[in-house]
Amino acid sequence: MSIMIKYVHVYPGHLGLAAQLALVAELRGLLVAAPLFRSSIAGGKQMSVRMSSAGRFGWVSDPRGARYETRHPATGAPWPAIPDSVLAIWRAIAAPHLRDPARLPDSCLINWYDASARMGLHQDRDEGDFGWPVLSISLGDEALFRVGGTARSDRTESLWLRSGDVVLMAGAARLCFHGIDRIRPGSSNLLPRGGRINLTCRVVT
Ligand code: MD3
Ligand code: FE
Repeated sequence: MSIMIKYVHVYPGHLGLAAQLALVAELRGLLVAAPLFRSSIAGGKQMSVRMSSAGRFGWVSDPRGARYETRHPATGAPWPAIPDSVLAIWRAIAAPHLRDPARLPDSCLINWYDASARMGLHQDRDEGDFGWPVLSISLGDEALFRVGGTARSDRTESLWLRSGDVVLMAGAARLCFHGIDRIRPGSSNLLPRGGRINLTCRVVT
């Protein structure tokens, strides 16, 4: 089952509780190998979201700019592999929207939101080819997601994303402005200490 908001496909409750718990356990191990770090945005201000990545490429942003790197900025190690459970969600949801249905993501960004974290309205344009979709998986506390059009000034719509929801940005949605206005602390008990994790899978090259 999916609904559409501004060309964005939303799959509410795609992951059941058992699948969410298994994914969190897997991410814990992954984040030991590739610890969360803070990126900065243009102008040098630190982002409130902490992040890490899995796959061949990880997204990093520092005073030199935003880009994809093959190594973790603090440890210098290659990023861990994208968990099979995440690739399975990609195959289930993104495959019908791929010009090569066998193509897998080469990057999975892990965003971690504490009670006060947010993500300003932006476009994702650091990837090589916007023909490939982006898939997002939400875990933990609910988040107020905002999506607009391809111009920053376009009217926006908002939607609460809940733990287990999957969102696909394909075609016209791929270059839409979007962001997270705030999270609702305490709205989920999936993560023992609260907070929200968002995974975004992308084809970078
Ligand atoms: C709409 N993350 O990492 S996921 C990001 O919840 C990012 O952490 C948010 O925006 C988060 O870049 C939103 C949903 C999402 C991701 C990519 C998109 C929506 C999108 C790309 C185009 C349009
Ligand atoms: Fe984004």
